[in-house]
Amino acid sequence: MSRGIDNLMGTRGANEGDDSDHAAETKFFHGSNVAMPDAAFDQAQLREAATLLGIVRVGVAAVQRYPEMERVRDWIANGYAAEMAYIERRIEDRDDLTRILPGARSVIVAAVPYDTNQADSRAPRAGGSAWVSRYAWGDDYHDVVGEKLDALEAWLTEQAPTAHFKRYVDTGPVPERLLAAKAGVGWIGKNSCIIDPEWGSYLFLGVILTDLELVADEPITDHCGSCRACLEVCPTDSFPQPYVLDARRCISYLTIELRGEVPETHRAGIGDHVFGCDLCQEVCPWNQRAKRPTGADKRFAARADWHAPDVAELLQLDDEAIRRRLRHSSMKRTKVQGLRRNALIAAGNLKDPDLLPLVSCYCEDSDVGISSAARWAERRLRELPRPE
Ligand code: B12
Ligand code: SF4
Ligand code: SF4
Repeated sequence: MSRGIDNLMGTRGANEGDDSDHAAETKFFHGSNVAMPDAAFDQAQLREAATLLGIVRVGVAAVQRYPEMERVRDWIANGYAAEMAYIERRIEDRDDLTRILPGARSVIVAAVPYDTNQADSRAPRAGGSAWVSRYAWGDDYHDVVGEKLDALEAWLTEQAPTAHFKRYVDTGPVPERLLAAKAGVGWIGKNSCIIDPEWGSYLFLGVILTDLELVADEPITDHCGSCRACLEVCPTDSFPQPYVLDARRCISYLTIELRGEVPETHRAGIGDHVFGCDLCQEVCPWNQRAKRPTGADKRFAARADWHAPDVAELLQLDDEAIRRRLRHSSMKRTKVQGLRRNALIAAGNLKDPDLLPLVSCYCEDSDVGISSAARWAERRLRELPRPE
């Protein structure tokens, strides 16, 4: 497969602020190549190619066994991975990336911003509305970031036709944050997210493994300092210590990854979240808007369906209507049942007795996650003080 400047430009066209000088970009791509060890291109060109695709940070790390992988093993041993057994299942691959790309020597890490500059979950909004994490408002990032990596991989293939590449966005057996930190894309914050000093942490990560020997970038300094804002805001107390997240308690895990019943002890803490949680990023000083550039791909713009959706409306949608709304959205991970379960928990937390009849409809549902959440929400709504 070989794709050049035209394809890169086409992909970039989906981005905001597309005001670049086409002539200058074309000149760059036909410019001279500086020989690098084993790679027939200058790595500055790699950065330029990535920028054209809406990748705001790109860095390179060496493929090697990193001692920090022990932290991931400790994390699993402490039970913090909850039921995400897939992490442990392929821990050896995560530790030794040559098992997934034989001969792999370098990994290119890309960061793509997704924040479309809308208000935080803590800002006032319509009564009865729920919260969907901002990363899921628009099109599925696996597709959008995957497309950008495909274009970058095609460009790389043109530069180094005999090299091999393998790319992943989120779902591969790859420790993306560790690699991003090693590649200098950002530092790992106390909330465990990768933070770029300019772009903050509302960034998706993607990686391209290659057998090319590229020059590794330097990691950047941790700028968390004495700040503890993320640790203190977490409504479910999910950080046993800075930098370490206990997924068993995290709203993101409970509303997205966990199948079936949400443990009763965690339901109140979920609040009005029906998919993911942004709180430990919203409070981060590095995400304060005034300081940050904009430039998220337009495909991440909030769909009306998912930006602060109305809980009563969600509970009235039939399976097919929910499925339609989940199309091309990363929210499809939670499936119809998961989303309905989450909407019932949000209803139980919303303190609006008008939701009672809707909630009661699901008390005998054959899905135990749904019926158990409905009965819990029904109890909570019945216990509300009645108006005089
Ligand atoms: C499993 C998973 C989750 C789990 C667990 C999250 C977690 N913190 O581990 C859950 C479902 C909770 C989750 C939630 C979210 N996720 Co997630 N998730 C993943 C996934 C698939 C694997 C992460 C993993 O291996 N975790 C295990 C931990 C131990 O590994 P780690 O995070 O790399 O650990 C590093 C640090 O925690 C630190 N560390 C660990 N222990 C210690 C101890 C000490 C002393 C120190 C100093 C450091 C330290 O070092 C570790 C190794 O470098 C990655 C994709 C991937 N393939 O990597 C996406 C990924 C991490 N998630 C992502 C996103 C966007 C989210 C959410 C923001 C979504 C949302 N809004 O709801 C939240 C963020 C919650 C949070 N504060 O982390 C992005 C993060 C982008 C970024 N800027 O960092 C990723 C990279 C997906 C992607 N391709 O973009 N996620
Ligand atoms: S995503 Fe929400 S629940 Fe999870 S650690 Fe961050 S603030 Fe806590
Ligand atoms: S809120 Fe503070 S401690 Fe948490 S990640 Fe941001 S800078 Fe670091």
